[in-house]
Amino acid sequence: METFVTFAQLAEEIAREAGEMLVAKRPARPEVLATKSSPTDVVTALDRASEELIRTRIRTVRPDDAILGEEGGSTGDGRVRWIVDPIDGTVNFLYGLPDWAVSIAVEIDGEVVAGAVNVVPRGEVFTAARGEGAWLAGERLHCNTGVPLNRALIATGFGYDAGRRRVQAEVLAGVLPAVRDIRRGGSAAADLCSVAAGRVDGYYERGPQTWDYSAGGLVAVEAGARIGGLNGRPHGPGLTVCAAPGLFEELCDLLAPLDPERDA
Ligand code: LIP
Repeated sequence: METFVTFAQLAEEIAREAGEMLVAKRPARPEVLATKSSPTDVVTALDRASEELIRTRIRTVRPDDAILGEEGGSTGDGRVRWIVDPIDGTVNFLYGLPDWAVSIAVEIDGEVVAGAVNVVPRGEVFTAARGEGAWLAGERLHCNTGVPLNRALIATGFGYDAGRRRVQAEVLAGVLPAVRDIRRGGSAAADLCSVAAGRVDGYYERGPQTWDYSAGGLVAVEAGARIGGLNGRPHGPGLTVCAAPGLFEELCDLLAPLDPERDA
């Protein structure tokens, strides 16, 4: 019988395997195979190869489970669903920057219960199991607490669509003067793990999809952070906010009047 912890271990094992393949096969200059929502929203052959490896490994051990992958969409309809981002931070992967990750979450009846985020170039695999904590290299993770908004280092990101970016820049102009500083790492999964590890104090972003934030979101929550949307709504592609309780509410209060859930 699988437990949340054994699901996390399996997700970690598969995320490590995909990471090893990506390192072994990444050419010095990966080629763009296709573009998605805009000419800068890219897919490489290795995004697809990574997802195929992950799908094959999941199907071998858990043939009845459903899988949702960024590149391959939805397959199956079991109670257990694997949510896969084969490379989160594809632009970083393309340019050889260190923040890209393989992200694998496990959901049961719609609730994320386990996850692994392998930030491959950094050699760091973050894991979490619901109710059992978040972990990195055998150490339990705890997010920063008691940080006021004006001392908070906040991670964020931008979409691929120009109209969305125009609004994101406007929102950023309201956030930047109110916080310690901003970081734009380029991978939502890695950003959420950075909240968990206390490397940033908080995160917000409009646009990331369930495969970007499911595993990293659980890692952050199991490290003590709160994740959600504005005005008590759940987080999602419309907006995801994550920080320790206290800072979470302050960040939401700063963001709400800036109306960040719109596109130009
Ligand atoms: C990326 C996110 C990043 C966001 C980008 C993009 P991808 O995912 O993780 O945080 O700012 O717009 O969505 O496209 O590399 O899988």
